[in-house]
Amino acid sequence: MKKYPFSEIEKKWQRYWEENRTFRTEEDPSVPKERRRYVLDMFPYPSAAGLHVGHPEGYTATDIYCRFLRMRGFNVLHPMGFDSFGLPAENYAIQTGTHPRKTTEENIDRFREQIKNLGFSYDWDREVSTHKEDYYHWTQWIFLKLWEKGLAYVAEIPMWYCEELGTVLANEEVLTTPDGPRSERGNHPVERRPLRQWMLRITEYADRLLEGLDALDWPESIKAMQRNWIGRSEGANVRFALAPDTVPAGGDLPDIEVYTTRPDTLFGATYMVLAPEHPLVPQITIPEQADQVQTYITAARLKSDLERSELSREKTGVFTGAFAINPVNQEQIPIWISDYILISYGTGAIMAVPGHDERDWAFATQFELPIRKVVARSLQEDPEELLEAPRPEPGFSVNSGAFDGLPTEDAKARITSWLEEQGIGKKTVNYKLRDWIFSRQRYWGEPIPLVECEGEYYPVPYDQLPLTLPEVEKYTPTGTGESPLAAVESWVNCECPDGSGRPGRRETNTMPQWAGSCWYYLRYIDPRNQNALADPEKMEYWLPVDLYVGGAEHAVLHLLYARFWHKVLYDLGIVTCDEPFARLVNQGMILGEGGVKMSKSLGNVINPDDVVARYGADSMRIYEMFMGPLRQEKPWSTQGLVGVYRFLDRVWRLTERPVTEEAPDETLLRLLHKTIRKVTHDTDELAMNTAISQMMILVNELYKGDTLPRAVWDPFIRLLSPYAPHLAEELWEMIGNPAPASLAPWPQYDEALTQDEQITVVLQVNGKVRARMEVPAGTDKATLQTSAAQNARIQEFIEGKEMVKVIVVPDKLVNFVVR
Ligand code: ANZ
Repeated sequence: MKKYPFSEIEKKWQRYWEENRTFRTEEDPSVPKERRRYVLDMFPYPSAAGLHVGHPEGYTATDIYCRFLRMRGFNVLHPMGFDSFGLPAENYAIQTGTHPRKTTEENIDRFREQIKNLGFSYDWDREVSTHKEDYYHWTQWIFLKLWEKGLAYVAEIPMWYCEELGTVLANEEVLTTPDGPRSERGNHPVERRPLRQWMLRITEYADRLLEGLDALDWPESIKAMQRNWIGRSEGANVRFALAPDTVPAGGDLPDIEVYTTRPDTLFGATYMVLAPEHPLVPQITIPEQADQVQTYITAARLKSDLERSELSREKTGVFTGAFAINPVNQEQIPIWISDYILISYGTGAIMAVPGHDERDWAFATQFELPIRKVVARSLQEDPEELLEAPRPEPGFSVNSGAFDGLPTEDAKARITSWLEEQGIGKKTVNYKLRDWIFSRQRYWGEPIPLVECEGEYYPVPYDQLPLTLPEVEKYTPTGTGESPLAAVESWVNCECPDGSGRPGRRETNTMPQWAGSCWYYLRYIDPRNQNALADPEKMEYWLPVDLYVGGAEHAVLHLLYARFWHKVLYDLGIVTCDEPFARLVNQGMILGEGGVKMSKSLGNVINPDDVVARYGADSMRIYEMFMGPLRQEKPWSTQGLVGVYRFLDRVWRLTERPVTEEAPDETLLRLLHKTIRKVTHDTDELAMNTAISQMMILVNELYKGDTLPRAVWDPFIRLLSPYAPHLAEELWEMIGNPAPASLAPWPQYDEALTQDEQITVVLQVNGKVRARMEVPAGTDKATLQTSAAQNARIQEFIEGKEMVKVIVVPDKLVNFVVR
């Protein structure tokens, strides 16, 4: 017999599915809501490197799941597309002069072919690419809606800027080096410069983004990451007056306001720290400290917030020379500046409580500032006993005047009310979440559809969308920090859209790559609609996405941005559910052979094309599922892949046996039903690895016979179909069933047959039959002996006797020899 001819089989059936549009999906109104499923993959960025083995992992899992659902009669929406704007294509264009559209579209063609070669059941009629005009038309449309709602605004934001390259850099293009921050490209120095940016007011949705998480069926770890990112905290803003004779400007300066989550520790505030960028710094610094302060401020500009907030970092700082007054005890406390205080959070200033905050403790120890205990573990603890380490945990207030003895929560509330009564503080809620910097000084992105006229912005009218990217000669940045679009005079200069005939200037910043991926799941629903981003009825039909599968690297940004846009669209009445993704599953990372990360430098990158060429797409699919649980990280193993290939080869070779219409024997039949039950259950749970093991067991059993009983073989092919769809189609055709197996009904199991077969075992005492017992076939010797010894009738005969020996013949008898 011919070796398993995977390559012919796979080409044949891929052509069949394509020609017959087997997986085209329509909004069939007769299918009730409970029998519709929207299963979404995170669409790829079409990089020059092509597909890597991480892509097919999630894609195979969703594909198996979708095929399984279809066979069970569900109407399934399962689309694919490309996240095709972005930096690499633009950088390549800068280096080679090739239009990013050209490279991007070539990459898309390659990706599409690679994906098709794996036999995924996407409805390709719904493919979208975010860089296409008929797609970004609607990205721009959504932007205008955001703008109309006051959710888009302009601000001056410090951005990484590289003098040598003449351009703004994204965070991921900046490397932290011992010589300060440098550009990834060319290793040039970079610095932060304030630049005009478009911002989206995501902070306005902070509470809803937080609350919405509760009802979602997402991994708890991802929800926790989103919660931390939003970072809601409750505390108080407290004003500290300056000690007038310690500051150069005398008593004319405003108070310093701090944000604290621990107002209960106010008595332990022994100094204050301002962010180096705090506007009061130059005014309170005494002349003797001015040089040091200035040097420190300059150095802080080179550091990112992330670096500055690093907990373990050695603390640095400079004394301003000025003092403030602690409002609870009138003590004068020194005011320092340090870069661990971020200007962008709270008020950009803190009261430092070194006894109960780890960073303050590190700072106080470094600069020999006083440390005071104001929270004790218990009411019995000696308030004067010194702290040996910072103690952030709650407890009971001590050394805190009238508030002594209060548990932390009560102390917080009482001190906050006291501050409010005194008019020097108020209860405050803060968020870590910042507004979203939404503009990029780049060519290869969606143009922002606004025109500036005499200092005001006007929207490009909806009927003039899409505002298309002009063709340019050069992708190199302008050197001014503006996008290359700024150099295209004929595009930039236009008439003001207000009809006044005044000259206008187009916005030259483009949108970030996140924009297109914020709403692609909506466009799949109605990808060719010319009049709306999607038909409301069709959205109602499919939304929300029932299952979204992808890598955990998108845990925060993409998923938060998409949820934000979705909620805005919900408020506008465009969608009718307020969360886009009901259930989320993260696939585990695939590591290289040996358990290390796959990387070019280690030379351990596996190319899916090679695997498909050598072992076939079905082997690749089953192997990626058989490696281990979907959600877990797991190393690649070529040996494992070969094992899976052999399994499929064994399935293929079973066809050497004649198919018989005769009923299968009892054992085989029971195993079949158990297999159907397990594969059904496991596929539903996305536990593909264990479903595959069960199919392997059934195949081994089939090898024990000389024929293939149709009553087993036919349902087995159906079970195999979502997993190895090409091979299953071929086997299906071989037994004369009408194609396609992909849409054949899923097999049913008989619950009774999934129970173990019961067998009657004879129980003897000294060779005489005394009782009988029902046990599952195949029960082991030890179990048989124990159960038999507990039989009431047998106990009558063996009680008080000496046991000589016990003879156990599985599935037949147990004989007790007694004296
Ligand atoms: C006094 C204090 C005592 C604090 C104590 C903590 C523990 P979360 O919970 O993350 O919101 N903080 C405030 N603004 C800051 C800024 N701009 N840069 C760096 N740190 C800042 O953190 C709030 C706490 O972080 C605040 O409460 C403040 O320190 C510090 F036993 O005030 B706390």
